[in-house]
Amino acid sequence: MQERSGPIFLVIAFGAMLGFIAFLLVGPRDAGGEPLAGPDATATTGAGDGQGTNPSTPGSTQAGGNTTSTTGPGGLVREPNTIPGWTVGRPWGSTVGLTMFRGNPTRTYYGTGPISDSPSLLWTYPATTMCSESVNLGESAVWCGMGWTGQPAIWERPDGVTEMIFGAYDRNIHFVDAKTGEDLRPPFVTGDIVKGSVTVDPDGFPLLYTGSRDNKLRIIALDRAEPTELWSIHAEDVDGTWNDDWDGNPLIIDDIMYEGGENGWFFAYELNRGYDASGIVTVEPRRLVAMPGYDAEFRSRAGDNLSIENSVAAYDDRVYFANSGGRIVGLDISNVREGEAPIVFDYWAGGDIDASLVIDEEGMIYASVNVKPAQVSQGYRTSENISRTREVGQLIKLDPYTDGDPRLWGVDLTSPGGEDSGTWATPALHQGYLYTNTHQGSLIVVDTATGEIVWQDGTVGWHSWSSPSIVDNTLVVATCVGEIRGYTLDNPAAPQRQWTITPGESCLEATPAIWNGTIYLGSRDGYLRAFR
Ligand SMILES: [Ca+2]
Ligand SMILES: [Ca+2]
Ligand SMILES: [Ca+2]
Repeated sequence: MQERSGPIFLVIAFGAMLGFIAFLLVGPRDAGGEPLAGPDATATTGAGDGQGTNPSTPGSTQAGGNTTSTTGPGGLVREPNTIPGWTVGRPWGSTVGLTMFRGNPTRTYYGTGPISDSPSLLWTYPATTMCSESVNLGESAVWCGMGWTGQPAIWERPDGVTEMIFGAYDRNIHFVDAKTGEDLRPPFVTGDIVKGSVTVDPDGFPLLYTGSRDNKLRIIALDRAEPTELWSIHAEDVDGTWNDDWDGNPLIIDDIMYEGGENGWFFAYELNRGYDASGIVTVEPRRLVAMPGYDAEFRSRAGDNLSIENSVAAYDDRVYFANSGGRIVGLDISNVREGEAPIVFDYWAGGDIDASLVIDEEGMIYASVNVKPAQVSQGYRTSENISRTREVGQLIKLDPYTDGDPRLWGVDLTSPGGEDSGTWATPALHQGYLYTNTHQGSLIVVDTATGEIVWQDGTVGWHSWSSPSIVDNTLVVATCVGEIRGYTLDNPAAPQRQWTITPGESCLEATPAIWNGTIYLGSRDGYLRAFR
């Protein structure tokens, strides 16, 4: 694989900066709806701190949710609006649980054990398959169960119940007792299938954040008789492009929600979470940032599909997103409450980035890229885009702080022919190694220092899109040959398979949640199952 050249990057970065300056001058386009926050908007303090949630919580907020530092495990301190390196691999916030896709802002936390040496089926949910019809870009299909990304969220409620929450292809958000598989609340019905992963408020507020293919991103209250929508944004509230779903998992940092849409836009909202006089939870979202993740120049270079389908990641004082044109953008959030989020990192990887970016303790970024060469002849992907991803690789390590070429290494995951390749899975990070599934059907282990594939197993099946998880010393991998596999990582560079579960014949495309040693995994056969 050739190294990318410096001058090309400078041209790219300069072009992007011009686009951003233009954006600052004209302001974000807004096709109606709420006003945009101007520079005169005053910063407000957090409305609550969630201290009542669980006194044993590691990492409790000391005072108002966004104005003072937070103390983590071992006395580690986190300043507001920052995501220090010590948060890598740890749960986020004061809510005890796996509250979002991959557990934290660096997308590197997978849950808690201990995992059994030989897990078996605990329960299956629900009694009949979760299916519905969905129309996307003019084509109708029946979808069942759960697929990419589809990781359930789990939280320990103040009343002692462990609740699992997930959206499914029956269009519903389900609320299930993690121990028994029984419904805890009536489902929240959306207007289309839910493909992404939901977020439980990490700061103890009884709030849920979720997108749907019905074009809405919602905030849902969990302290009413039934789950109740408090707020939503519609994908067409801005003049976006390509599509209108919300697959990305909302990220909540110090009362601010970060999210990208399939309309190609990135958003930041100050939530203003609180409680009313009767004690029920409230939000009063205020838009801080709304910006397209593309401009005309980038569209001409990358093609028309510029949706953001991955989940925003964050490190230090930056948030990062990537889009379906292969652009990776870092924004400085130091002054985001003033509506400022300047681009401080901009890299073009080519291909399509649907997996979430993963960030390590040093702030280095791991980007997973997929390649669909047939999209060139379908007219919405440029051959330049495909050439670019073939040049830089489909699993890439980037240094977002260097003045030189950010690319430290890239792994070639393409296949010789013109078929789809690369990866849709988000890698697990563990002891200096990345563990991921490739579309072509390999589970690979990559040394983060060198980019070398140190181990691989080519039997996980074509179209393996599930993201591996690591809890305790066990690597849990859902495959596209209908198996869930457990590998011990006594040697992290050489996983040893310990057990295999075969829940059905279906390709397992969703990502599991692991909590208190139970593995929860949805399947496209229509069900979600628990194993322990
Ligand atoms: Ca839609
Ligand atoms: Ca999508
Ligand atoms: Ca995509």
